[in-house]
Amino acid sequence: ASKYKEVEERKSLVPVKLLESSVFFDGPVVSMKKYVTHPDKSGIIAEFKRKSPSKGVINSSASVEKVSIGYMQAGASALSILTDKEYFGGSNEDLKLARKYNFCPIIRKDFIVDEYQILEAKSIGADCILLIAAALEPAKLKSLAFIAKSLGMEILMEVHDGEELERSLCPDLDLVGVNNRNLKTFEVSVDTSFALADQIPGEFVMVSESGISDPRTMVELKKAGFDGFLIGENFMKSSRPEQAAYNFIKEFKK
Ligand code: IGP
Repeated sequence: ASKYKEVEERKSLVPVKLLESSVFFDGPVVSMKKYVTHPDKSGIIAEFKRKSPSKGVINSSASVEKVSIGYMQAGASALSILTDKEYFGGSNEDLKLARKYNFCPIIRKDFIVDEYQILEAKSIGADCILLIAAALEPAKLKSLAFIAKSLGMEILMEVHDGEELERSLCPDLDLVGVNNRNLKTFEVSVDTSFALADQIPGEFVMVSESGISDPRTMVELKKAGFDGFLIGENFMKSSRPEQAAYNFIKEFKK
């Protein structure tokens, strides 16, 4: 509910913001789908996140410039940048900085509930947005996906179970992510991904999200059909997240 209020506040400033034409990022969209499935890349979507509701503070000193560049040098396919302030300690500024220093797909990680946030995602330089099936009416999710598509962006829809998947699948989606973290209990189990793998239609790129901390798990997930792996905490809890990503990817490639 606080998300709606927060968005309303920013939305009321839109006419002012649009007058400052430099705020709108009009660079090319870099395809998350392509980078995640590229045979020379790891498939890892490396996340920048300072804190989370389940873990509290994870890393309060990391710099988004340094970490985002380091993640990409380590061999990540793409970046996930939290822009939600209240729960994850992120900001639009973080995403803009990541954009400034990297040519790679960037997903804006936030709770999107309003069309305005999609325009905002585009304006700060995001290539892809996250739509959470558990948090949106199917009709709303589909119309948000349509809007993102018409701005040239890609869409990652996040699901937890077969029911969410079934009711919200639509042709405008590009990637389907299975969140291994139960949003109510915060419990994490990669079995959630294995259980849903066969239910996701082949035209969508499959991403396994959360709780991945072992390269061997990634190997297993790949065998089950996943091309994308969203990894945050496991890297961010290190004092040098980019080094943690480098070590992880090196181990995975063995
Ligand atoms: C990353 P982890 O366990 O590697 O830090 O998880 C990512 O999946 C998680 O941050 C996430 C998320 C979300 C955050 C998944 N879905 C929705 C905010 C909103």
